[in-house]
Amino acid sequence: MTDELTQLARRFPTDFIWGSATASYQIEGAWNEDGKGESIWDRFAHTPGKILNGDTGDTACDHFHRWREDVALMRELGLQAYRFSISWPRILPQGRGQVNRAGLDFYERLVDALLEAGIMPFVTLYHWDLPQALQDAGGWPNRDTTEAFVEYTGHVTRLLGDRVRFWATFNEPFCSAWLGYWEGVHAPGHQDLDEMLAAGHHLLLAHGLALPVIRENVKQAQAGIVLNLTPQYPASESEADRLAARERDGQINRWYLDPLSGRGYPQDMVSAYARPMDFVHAGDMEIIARPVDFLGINHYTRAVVRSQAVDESQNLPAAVFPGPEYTDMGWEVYPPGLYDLLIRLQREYDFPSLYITENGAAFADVVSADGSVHDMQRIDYLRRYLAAAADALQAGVPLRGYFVWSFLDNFEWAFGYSKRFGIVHVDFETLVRRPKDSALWYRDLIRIHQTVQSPGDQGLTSPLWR
Ligand code: IFM
Repeated sequence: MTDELTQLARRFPTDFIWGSATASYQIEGAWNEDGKGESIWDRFAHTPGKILNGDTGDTACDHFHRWREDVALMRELGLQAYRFSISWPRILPQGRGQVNRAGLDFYERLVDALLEAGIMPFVTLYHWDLPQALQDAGGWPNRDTTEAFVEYTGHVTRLLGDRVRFWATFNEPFCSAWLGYWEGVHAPGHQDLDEMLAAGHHLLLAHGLALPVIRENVKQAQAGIVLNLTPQYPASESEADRLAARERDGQINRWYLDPLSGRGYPQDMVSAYARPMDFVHAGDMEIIARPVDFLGINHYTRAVVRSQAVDESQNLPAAVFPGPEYTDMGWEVYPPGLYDLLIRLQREYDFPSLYITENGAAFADVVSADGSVHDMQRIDYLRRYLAAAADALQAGVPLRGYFVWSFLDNFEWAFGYSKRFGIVHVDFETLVRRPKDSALWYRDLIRIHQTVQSPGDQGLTSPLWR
């Protein structure tokens, strides 16, 4: 085990950053404490029938009260960085205007404790918990929300800009727009294609508008955005499957990557949606394409796309079906997908640096009689995905860090508490935290990495994940 860890650790450059990630609504709880306003996720989760088992984030992991214990645990595990998000309605209960000092204090204390523990804070400004007051005024389909986001960004960066260098504006705008305004399975639960398109545009616009505010208030800022990127593979070599995969790639990946890279919205998708795009005003695309310092990548699985148009009786090339391994989310374990994605980002887009801001797996973990959680499947998943990341590094991809999703088991959105992604187990009755075996494995990897010198010595030539 130690030999294998050493081999893996040696494949990452000395200054590579090892971290773990969470998000405010998923862990904080204290949904209406200390002056916090209501968010769209409070409203959504309190609406019967929206979340599995009627779960809510009202208490979640109670991180709002247990943050000291959580930071101490991060320190014990040797995390070098912690990615977390700020709850906008904790800072501005009505979305704009009156600032809630207690909300700012909470994050200030957290950041100071992280720095004291030698852990680099990596802040996400928006991980889906829009103030409900802004949703009542139209939410992300309303262009005014972009100005509110800039105001909010100003408050937070003015306070923390002297201590936090890494700022991501948005987490997974695709999910906010698509799941929230089109599929309706996330807050605010709408199902309207035009709203989805306008929301996606305004999320990107708010990102571009916030960048200069971050840079003005943050010393040596590293500012970027986090996208969920899932490679789409055609199920066969048929033209129909190839086109179907390309379209899905357009919906999920290119719709965000292209405008951020200055190419505008992909024309094939604009034609496929065939909707009026009058929410795009003159100058918007230039604002969206303002250069970032990094792209954050959230990656979990791949998709294999089969066109409805393919008729099996036509003697078409054989379909490739996903392999035999799945996580508890029903997501295929396919580490080469991460390698392919990173190589593609380098070849087709030109972001100055990349971070894997989320990668991990949900499994149905159990606490053993000895009080441990032997999550071997998660260790295996992390080991193989990291080996794929190391292969991409070896090929020259500018990957600078990795964050396991997630630090704690937490509220997995519409699935409530039924999916456990944490490297730390949380008992949702007692709120007791227990590092799983994967947390200890990750701790060892980080420790070993600190002791081995890797530049120029990329170790293994045969990738572990094959
Ligand atoms: O839990 C989520 C997270 O909030 C965003 N990225 C995907 C994770 C797993 O579904």
